[in-house]
Amino acid sequence: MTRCQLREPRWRLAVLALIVATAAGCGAGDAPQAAQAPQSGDVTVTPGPDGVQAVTLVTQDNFRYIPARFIVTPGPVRLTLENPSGTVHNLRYDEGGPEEEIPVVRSAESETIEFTVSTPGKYEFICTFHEQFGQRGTMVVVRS
Ligand SMILES: [Cu+2]
Repeated sequence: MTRCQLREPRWRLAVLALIVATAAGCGAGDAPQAAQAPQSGDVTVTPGPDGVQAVTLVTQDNFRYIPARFIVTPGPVRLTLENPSGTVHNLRYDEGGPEEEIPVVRSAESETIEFTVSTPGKYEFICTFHEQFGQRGTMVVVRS
């Protein structure tokens, strides 16, 4: 019976080690994912040869715009929304932002709008289909 009593702790130790290893693996998997979705990764948009500031936002299946934040200066902006995800998305500015909007971008398609910005400030936009999942972004207009 003494033998049996000695074995039990070893068995428990093995299970404990397994749990710890699983938890560590899980943690390691989470870290890159969190780093991959920076809502604050600012992208500064520079004018192309045509003088238009062209920016492309990509929507994946995680209900985020990549980039979720971009910076422009007063002048014309060409915004393209690319949708490689498996669902529809769109883009509409909040009150006070540009009136142009992208009503819908189907899966594997892209849509482009052009507008001119003048007043420095922060202009938020949302995907009206997925606002409840936090799909929103910000255009920052800074003085040139
Ligand atoms: Cu969406």
